[in-house]
Amino acid sequence: MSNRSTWKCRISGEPLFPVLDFGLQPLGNGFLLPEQFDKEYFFHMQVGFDPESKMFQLLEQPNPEQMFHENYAFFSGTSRFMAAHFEEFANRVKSSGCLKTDPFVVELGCNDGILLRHFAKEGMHHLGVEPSRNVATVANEQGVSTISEFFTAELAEQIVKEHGQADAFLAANVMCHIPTIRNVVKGIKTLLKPTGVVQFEDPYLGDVLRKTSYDQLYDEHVFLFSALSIQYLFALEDLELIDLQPQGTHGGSMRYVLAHQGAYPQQPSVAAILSEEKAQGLDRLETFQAFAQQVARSKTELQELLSDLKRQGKKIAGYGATSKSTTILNYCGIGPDVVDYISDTTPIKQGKYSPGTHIPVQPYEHFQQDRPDYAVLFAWNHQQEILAKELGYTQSGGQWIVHVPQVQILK
Ligand code: JHZ
Ligand code: SAH
Repeated sequence: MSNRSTWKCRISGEPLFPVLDFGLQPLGNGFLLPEQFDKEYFFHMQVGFDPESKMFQLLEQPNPEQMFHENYAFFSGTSRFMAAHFEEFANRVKSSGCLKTDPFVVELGCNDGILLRHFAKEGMHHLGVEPSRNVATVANEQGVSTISEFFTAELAEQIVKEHGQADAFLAANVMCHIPTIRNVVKGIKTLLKPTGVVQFEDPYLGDVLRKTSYDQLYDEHVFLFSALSIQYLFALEDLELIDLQPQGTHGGSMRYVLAHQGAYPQQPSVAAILSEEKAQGLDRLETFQAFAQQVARSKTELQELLSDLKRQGKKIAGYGATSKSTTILNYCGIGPDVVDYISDTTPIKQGKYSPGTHIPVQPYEHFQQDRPDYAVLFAWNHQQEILAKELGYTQSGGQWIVHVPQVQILK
């Protein structure tokens, strides 16, 4: 797959080079009931690269309204580690010097308020923009002022009229979800004070390639960013990178810090990481073609490992009904004949079935009693938190399977 397609880069408008094909995929968070199986939605998930903008992106994506609505299944507060991470993020913003007198903080995709509440509790002027109504309701109940809308350049103008410009514009695991990102960056330009700072983080392309964590690709993640692609995108609105801060969250993320051109000095991290990315080949099509080979290998290895365990009569469950697992299960063709059920602590997912391959999602208490021989850690990005919590399972002989950074049974 090295020919240009008729699909265009959402940033540069240049034709994309398709590099990966995951076949038909359902909605990553589309947990459903048996009566919904026959009308389940699927789309053809392919991924392409644009050597001009350096943006790695899905060719086709479902409409945002199909994914983000009043029954959105992901609640940020399900990980204690993430709660601590967001408290630290808030503290860093507060001590960074970008919040001037009577500051205004805006967050995109604030979900249940996990980050913004640290500003709200101090009585700071803030606003969350969160289209998924059910999680936005939780944020409001926590005292986080949130409007249930998709952020756009037009909405940014309205926010400026009502609230004035922002000192800080924040987002975590949101920007990579938005296909109309050029319009969003235009909105950021309008919304940001001359001294304002943008700080957002997303799963990092460099880590995805290094770890073969191809499950970071699913319907919601229309882009996987690098510093190179972010630099290109924001330069279109005269916004520039002033700092880059790698994060350990979600299996390796990057926090991008940006401001109006010339407003702040650029930290040495920017030049250093841009040059590392060139050394890793994040600006070259061949790198993504090599990644596609790794992905295919990882699929075969996982299929072989699970088939082998089934042949030995082992009982296998999944741990964490993640969006990421939707890609793995559908791409590798893993159904309830292999993985009996998936354990998850999120009430809205429990009692439903996994998208596409229809594995039952059970409450955590079921896993605690059942003690399967093997647990596939679909929430591998929370490995440290989960393994610490599950010492009892491990000590009683339970074994963990992960596919990142390679398919293996954890020792
Ligand atoms: P987790 C979602 O991805 C979707 P997912 C989204 N697109 C995104 O980018 C990230 O979040 C931010 C459960 N769990 O964080 C809770 C336990 O059962 O890997 C969750 O359902 N026990 C917005 O879905 C899932 O696992 C536990 O002890 O890939 C984790 O989902 C813990 C810690 C979690 O994100
Ligand atoms: N920031 C949280 C939530 C990430 S989930 C965290 O890191 O845990 C992604 C969130 O982005 C969802 O709650 C979704 O409803 C929201 N979202 C999707 N498109 C958006 C848009 N155009 N504007 C604002 N939020 C959006």
